Amino acid sequence: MAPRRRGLLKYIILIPIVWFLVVLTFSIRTESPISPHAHNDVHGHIVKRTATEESFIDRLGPARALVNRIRNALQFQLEQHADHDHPVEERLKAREQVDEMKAQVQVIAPEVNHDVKNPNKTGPGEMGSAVRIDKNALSEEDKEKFNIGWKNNAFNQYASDMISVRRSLADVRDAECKVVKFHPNLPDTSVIIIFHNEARSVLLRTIWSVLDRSPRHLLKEVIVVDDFSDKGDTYKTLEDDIKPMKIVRVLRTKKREGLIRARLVGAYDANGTVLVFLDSHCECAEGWLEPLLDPIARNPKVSTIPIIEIIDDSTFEFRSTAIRNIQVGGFDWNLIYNWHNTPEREMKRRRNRTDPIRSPTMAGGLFAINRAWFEELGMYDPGMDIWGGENLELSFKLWQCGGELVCAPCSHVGHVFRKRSPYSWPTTVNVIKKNTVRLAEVWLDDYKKYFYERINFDLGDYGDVSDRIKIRERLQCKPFKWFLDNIFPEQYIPGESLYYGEIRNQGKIKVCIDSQSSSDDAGKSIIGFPCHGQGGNQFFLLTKMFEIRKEDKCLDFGSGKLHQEGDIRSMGCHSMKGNQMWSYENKMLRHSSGNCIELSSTNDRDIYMAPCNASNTCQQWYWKKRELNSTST
Ligand SMILES: [Mn+2]
Repeated sequence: MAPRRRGLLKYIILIPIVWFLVVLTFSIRTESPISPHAHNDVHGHIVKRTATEESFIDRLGPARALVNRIRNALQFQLEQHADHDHPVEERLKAREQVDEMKAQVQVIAPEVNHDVKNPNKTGPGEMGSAVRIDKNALSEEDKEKFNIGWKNNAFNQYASDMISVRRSLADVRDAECKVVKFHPNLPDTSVIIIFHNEARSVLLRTIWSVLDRSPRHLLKEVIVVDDFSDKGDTYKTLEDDIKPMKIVRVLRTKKREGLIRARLVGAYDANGTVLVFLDSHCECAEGWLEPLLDPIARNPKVSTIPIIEIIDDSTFEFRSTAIRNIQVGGFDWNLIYNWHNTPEREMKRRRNRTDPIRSPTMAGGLFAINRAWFEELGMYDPGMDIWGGENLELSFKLWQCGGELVCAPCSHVGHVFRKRSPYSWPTTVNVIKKNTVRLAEVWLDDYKKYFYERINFDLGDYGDVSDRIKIRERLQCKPFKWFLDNIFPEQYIPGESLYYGEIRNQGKIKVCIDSQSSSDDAGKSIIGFPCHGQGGNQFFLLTKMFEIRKEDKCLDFGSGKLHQEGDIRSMGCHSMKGNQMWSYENKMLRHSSGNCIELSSTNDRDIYMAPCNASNTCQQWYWKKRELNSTST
């Protein structure tokens, strides 16, 4: 995983910039409190910003000019709001896509002729190579196009437009994949692609990659569902664009339905034995389809996912993953999807490295499933809106109701990971929370409380789930405990914790410990922040191992320096006590070094270690004890 190490170095360099980005994010939210994205912080938590926080921003007055300069300089690198049409793992991967503009820069005029398959493999982006553009060398007119492309799509449309919609890709499969003997009777397939205001070149490249790299007898049809596009010209020219494609047809929704219901529209119209769902910004690589169909041919209750490769959002370079580095899907107790390494037990269970890998959950964008089995499972929950939670709902019910979910190590599909969502979201409901509560109500049994604790038991109006519960009864699905014990035994169970929730200072009663970050960031220090009562960054557990834990991160004090703000950090939990060992007695948070966590008496932000002093109220913290009778699980 060398790229990650390179990435780490960049993070170290970028830490001061990251801080300004955090400030900037807050300042943008403060300025536009009605933006839908402002309500949905990372991980879908609602964080209500209050007037007291504005003063926190205002104190940074002189820094604002600098912030603005950085904002201009990094116009497209900024994460101005979370990307909610895409799961958190996309944002994680997007973060890995640090601009690699060191190679030679080429400027080529956008290609106009999209319909000819490039025969000589030398055009821009051929063989999946990167298209690097020196923006400053562009004419004013092209510069404008370049900017608008980024603005509308959150990826470099200008670069995509230069690349043939039928570009070649390198064969990225492992050598062993090319000699695998597939089931002789693979089922035929309907590929379903949903789009909403997708860039034309990106959508057409997705469709052509399916047509050009799928065996004809296995591909029954491609169904493209236009989810009420209203911008650009993709949807206007699409009928003409697909004419040479024969087995492709377009369906259109009459209003914006969102990914979940638009996929249902496609599924109801499909005729293939197997459904393959793809995002509209993908590229299927050589030999992608057969490995997805093979496990389904052997057991129709298996659903399969490909290896999802990165297509760089800036250069459209197609990157590939070595077969030994495949990660599988999990989730945290915010019910957010995350990646983790394939567990040792699963590596041992498999005979060949080309064998499918069991995955507890799926990311959701790309997968294959037998159509009849999908229908039997009640497809998607039509009560869920737009996007979010549907991937975990399907994952849990697959496993609990007698199916299986596997990653096919020989199937590679590229996907453009964006850093922000280019789409508008409804402002009236918290979509992701609603969807997630629905899935918790139906599938999680008693374990749903761990999620509810994280949203302060504020479930909101999540509608009627009785139809979904009937599906579970009809299929006699197993309890969630069975899923955790057998399919995801690595999962951390919060019920074993001693204290939980916000950690509120007693000296300054409105200030809580805040991790400043989502659970996917390591190395961020804790700060004092106005208590918002919404969980998220202010939700911690004291575990039986005496860790102060937030999902898979633990508070870590390693520098040994006292009165040094920023030295208590969220790091990956190592279960070795030491720097990550804390006790909570007499309201004091005592570290294994013998010192205590203290909030600055002069400002509400700085938190540091100090010699324990029981009479200092800035060292006293309120934290909620977990009642033993509520830890039955
Ligand atoms: Mn996507």
